[in-house]
Amino acid sequence: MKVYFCGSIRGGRDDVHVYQKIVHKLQSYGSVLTEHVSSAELSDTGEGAMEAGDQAIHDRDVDWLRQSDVVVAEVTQPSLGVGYELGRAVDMKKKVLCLFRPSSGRTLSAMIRGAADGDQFVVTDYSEDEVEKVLEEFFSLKESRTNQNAE
Ligand code: 6K6
Repeated sequence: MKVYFCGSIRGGRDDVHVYQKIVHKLQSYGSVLTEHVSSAELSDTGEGAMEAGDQAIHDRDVDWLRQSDVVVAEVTQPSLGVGYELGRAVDMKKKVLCLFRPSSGRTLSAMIRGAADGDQFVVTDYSEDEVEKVLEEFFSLKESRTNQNAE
């Protein structure tokens, strides 16, 4: 399974330790195409980023998004790039999980919370210490639905 993980880069890197936990867990389900998003070496200013320009980054990421089987986004730190990726993912009819931490004191965008349909586009509120459990539940449900559809 190919997983596309979305997390804030230029929107701010405050939650990178949470992205690391998520990507580590996601790697037990398949290959994470965007593992670099969780890299502590990658800063919001571009330090540690690939040399390519913005257009090459955009085109490569959209191509990976197209190839992916599932999209997981940490949406607590607002990011234009993550919002864009989610919009494209909906258009591509990808299965999407958005993870939001209410303990941040933020309110999630209505365009993300309001897109939830409990099936293709799932939004889950969670706390950092339960992130593994939340992902386990999502992927076991996803597997059982895939198996049901195959029967
Ligand atoms: C790195 C640091 C500053 O600029 C960069 C550019 N490098 C990127 N490399 C790979 N993916 C990127 C890059 N910039 C944005 N993305 C994609 O958009 C990632 O898949 C993230 O999920 C999302 C982050 O968007 P912003 O708007 O927070 O940067």
